[in-house]
Amino acid sequence: MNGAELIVRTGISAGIDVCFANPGTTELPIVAALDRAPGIRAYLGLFEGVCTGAADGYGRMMDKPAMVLLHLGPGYANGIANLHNARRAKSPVLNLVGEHATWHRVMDPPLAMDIESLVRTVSGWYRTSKSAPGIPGDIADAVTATRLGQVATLIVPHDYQLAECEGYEVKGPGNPFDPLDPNSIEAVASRLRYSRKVALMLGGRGLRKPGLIAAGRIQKRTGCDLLAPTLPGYMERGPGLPVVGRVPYFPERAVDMISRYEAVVFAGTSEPVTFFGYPGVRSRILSDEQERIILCSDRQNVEEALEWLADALGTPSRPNIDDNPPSKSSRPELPAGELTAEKACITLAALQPENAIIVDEAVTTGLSYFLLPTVLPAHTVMNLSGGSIGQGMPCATGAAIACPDRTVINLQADGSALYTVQALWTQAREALNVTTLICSNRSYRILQMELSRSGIATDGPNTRTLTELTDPPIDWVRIAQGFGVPGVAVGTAEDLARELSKAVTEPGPHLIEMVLP
Ligand SMILES: Cc1ncc(C[n+]2csc(CCOP(=O)(O)OP(=O)(O)O)c2C)c(N)n1
Ligand SMILES: [Mg+2]
Repeated sequence: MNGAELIVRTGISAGIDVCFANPGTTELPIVAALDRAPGIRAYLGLFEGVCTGAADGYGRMMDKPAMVLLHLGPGYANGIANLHNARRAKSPVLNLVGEHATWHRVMDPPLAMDIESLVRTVSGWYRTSKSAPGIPGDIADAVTATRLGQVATLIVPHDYQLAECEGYEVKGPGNPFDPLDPNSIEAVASRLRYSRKVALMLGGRGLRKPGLIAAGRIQKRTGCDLLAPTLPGYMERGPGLPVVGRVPYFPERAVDMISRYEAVVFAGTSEPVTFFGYPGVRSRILSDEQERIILCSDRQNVEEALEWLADALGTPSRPNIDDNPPSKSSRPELPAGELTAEKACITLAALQPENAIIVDEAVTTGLSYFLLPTVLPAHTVMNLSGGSIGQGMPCATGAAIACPDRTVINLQADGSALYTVQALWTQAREALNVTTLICSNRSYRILQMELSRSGIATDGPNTRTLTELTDPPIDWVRIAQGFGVPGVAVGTAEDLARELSKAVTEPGPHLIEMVLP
């Protein structure tokens, strides 16, 4: 057995079963080992941002890491933007990066780069392997680190991948969580008992089912409101789960929403701040007078902390089905006429199948989807937590690989789609059940809105060049077809309803260009 096989075998024993890869010469021993030690299925991404975004989508759905195989510093650099999104979503991702052989690296060959400097920007854990026999320990430590909802990156020199390692033991990962302190949970419980104007803000694993159910128990006992950050990485929604609001994107609305609370308890997330520093607008959404209460640290298990808090408050562990959380779903009526952003969101809500996975990188088009006053059938929503666009299509790809029995719908802004559009090819090659709804407003609309907000004209020639996606218009139907995905364009709500209903019932990927004003 060589070092590469040891990597694969350790990965398999740690529960890894998929690898999103774009390899080069320094990773070829690992490529070969994926066949010699079967148990991990490999998927080719045609750009590293597709691989890292897919691993993020997989990690969010499965709550365990996929392996990503990247080529040296340049390959990692291409994947960083979506690793940044994964980090912000607290998604578990395990990167393996090949490095030149240790004896060759000193020659400064053309592809050599300071890989660790890149890696530390997004990885909660990283290491360069120091020897072939140390590899099982390296992988086990890396997988352990991902369990905290982190990106972990292991850099493995080529000569260690090739080194003979007969007789070395495969190590399993450990439990990374710091224990909870019952006294501090009790202190939060006391605070909640004495104030009604409290919000419980959930993030990370807190927005998975067990966390939400515990949060629902807490809400029932205390009357607190439940909130999530503006762009949560993963959220379960549907009947039986409590309704969770989101902090609005624009600062004035966010401050307005939060101002009604005396205190905010943070569970799995930190204090919200505005996306950008706007002159004359404070960065913090909370005022100095509002109390901040932290339920647990990033190194503690937030699901468990919420359950402990619910117990400390003396709430029954099995609330009545008719209690607070809505127990039935309802859908909006199908709209009619010329398509608009709002009608697109309503049509999606009216037709999304039970258990759909909604990957929302719709930027301005998606603003009304989350706010629809209906309780849709059970579904999962994933957002662009790190704000680095080009995440939707890869994330949808990884989610579909993680959950082949569920329908993935990618509500996808046009400008953002073009960063990682090659993901469509992986969707076609793997026959994934992803329907991509392109929000074709032919512009970087959010930038035009931000310009108007700050009182800057949007019609200067350079400003138009840099914010309009016209001249030539982008032909989405042919782009989709070129990657092997059937595509169609629609301009009315009726046509969208017809095509969406068809797309989610036919197997394999589909793309629908929604032509919007
Ligand atoms: C990696 C990265 N590059 C650039 C930006 C800046 N940016 C934010 S939104 C956006 C374009 C949005 O256009 P589109 O995706 O079409 O959505 P729309 O605003 O039209 O709804 C850009 C370029 C970013 N957030 N991330
Ligand atoms: Mg756009």
